[in-house]
Amino acid sequence: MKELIFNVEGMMCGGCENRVQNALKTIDGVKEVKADHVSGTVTVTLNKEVDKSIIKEKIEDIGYEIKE
Ligand SMILES: [Cu+2]
Repeated sequence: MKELIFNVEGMMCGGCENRVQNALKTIDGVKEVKADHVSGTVTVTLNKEVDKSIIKEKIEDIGYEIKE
């Protein structure tokens, strides 16, 4: 099981966390998502290989910024 951690800007509340979590869970290969607006991190657990760029794109599609 592989875990990826993203630094995400723009999450302000639990609603934002849910939006990010629900959006990322639609990606094939994403098993679990934990978004935390306080630390500004999104932890993604994969059950197969998923390109990082697919996850980044999805986060940006719904209006949040990835901080490298
Ligand atoms: Cu919010």
